[in-house]
Amino acid sequence: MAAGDYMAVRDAIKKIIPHSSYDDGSAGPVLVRLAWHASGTYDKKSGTGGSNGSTMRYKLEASDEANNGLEYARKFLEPVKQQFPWISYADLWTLAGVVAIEYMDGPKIDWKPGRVDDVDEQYVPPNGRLPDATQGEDHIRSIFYRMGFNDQEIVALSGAHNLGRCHADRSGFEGPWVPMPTRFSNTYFKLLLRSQWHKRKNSVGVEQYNDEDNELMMLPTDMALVKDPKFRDWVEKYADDKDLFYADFAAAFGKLLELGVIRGPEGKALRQYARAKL
Ligand code: HIF
Repeated sequence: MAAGDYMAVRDAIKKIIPHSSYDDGSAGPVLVRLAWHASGTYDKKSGTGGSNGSTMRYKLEASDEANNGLEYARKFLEPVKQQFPWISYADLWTLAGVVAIEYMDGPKIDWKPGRVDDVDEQYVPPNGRLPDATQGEDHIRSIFYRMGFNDQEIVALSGAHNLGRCHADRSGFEGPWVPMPTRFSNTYFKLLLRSQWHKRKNSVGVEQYNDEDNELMMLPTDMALVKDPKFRDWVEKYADDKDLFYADFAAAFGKLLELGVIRGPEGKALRQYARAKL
């Protein structure tokens, strides 16, 4: 296979998504979470973190408890890496998120290759840069403002919780956000506004919000989006207008995957400079 044939890589990723013995029959959601966690360590001020360098290959970042469970996603992608050794892990992990979203009926997201793996352990960003689901709006803002997002983009991104589920043995939370967690849509926003959510302790004693039948769930950080008036305005817009949500989501997720990605020799020099100052 020719180096640089990203269409062939996309096809290979699509083939590993249906997965009869894994969550809801799909590896898609956990691939989306891998792309986001690989990128979401970015710090705009210092220029450190982000998907370039695929630093989650190193134990320090892989063992940040926010990344629990992402070993599944990395393992699912390993055969694709073996088949296309020329692609960097950093490109593969981000591309897999984009392919998975598209595969699950989500929008097309612009994606560009060029991320590299040739960084050593000293480039691993410190643990604790990813969000903590037990917190509220102030925390969400401080985490996403640090990456360079605004309130509208935060809510648009949040629609990704239409996908997948929480696992008691990974995060302590339990259950899916929506009834069809392997199909992208704006149902998450509709449910946030319309269902009766009650706070309860789940089977492992962690507080979360559940619907009347205790089948669907919301995290404290999800509930913050309807408590905070500025966030809520956007939740209402996206619940009403699926096309607007798809367009804004595609833009925000595309931006997330590009955070800190500076290509070419200049990028390498800038990464070294940023790291040295941290
Ligand atoms: Fe998630 N997220 N996320 N998330 N996330 C979980 C699962 C997924 C937060 C917490 C959690 C985003 C933002 C935030 C996905 C995608 C995105 C889980 C459950 C937690 C606790 C993990 C587990 O137990 O397996 C917090 C606090 C966020 C900031 C508000 C993004 C916007 C929504 C950036 C995003 O894209 C996906 C997909 C999953 C499902 C993974 C799965 O294995 O099914």
